[in-house]
Amino acid sequence: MSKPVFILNGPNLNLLGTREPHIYGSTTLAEVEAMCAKKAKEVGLKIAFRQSNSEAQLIDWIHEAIGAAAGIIINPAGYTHTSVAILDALKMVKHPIIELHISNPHQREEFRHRSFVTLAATAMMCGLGVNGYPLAVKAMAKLIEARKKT
Ligand code: CA2
Repeated sequence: MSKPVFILNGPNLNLLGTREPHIYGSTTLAEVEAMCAKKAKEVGLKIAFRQSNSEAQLIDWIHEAIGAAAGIIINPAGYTHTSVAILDALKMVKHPIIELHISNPHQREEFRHRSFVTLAATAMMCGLGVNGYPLAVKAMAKLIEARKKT
């Protein structure tokens, strides 16, 4: 049986759709999960969609992904800009990794311009709103397919 793509969401994203709609829109994380599940079905992937406010939990899921996932799509939220520990965990992953952001951090405060996670990511997608999630699922299917051929 094929392994799922882990879609990992970092701190505060459980509140998506309820705060700062001018930046993040009004779609909830449950609705984003449904969008990802629909797209995954279309492209023949399984997904495991998760959110945590804990850096340790995110790292444990990345470790789990080493053996149990076909790829990782991760929106590390605020940890993007601070977490060497999440970067170190992602560096151990051999599967494709897509770093995903709802907003475009490069158009925002300077502290958001640096991402530790980018150093381990196969690709980075940002600024597409929540539509970036199903687009990332589609892109992940292509990355997994391309690796099968090599
Ligand atoms: O644009 C993104 O997806 C971010 O990863 C979101 C993070 C921010 O720290 C990054 O710089 C960019 C913040 C997530 C906050 O989560 C929300 C909470 C309530 C409402 C909307 C989002």
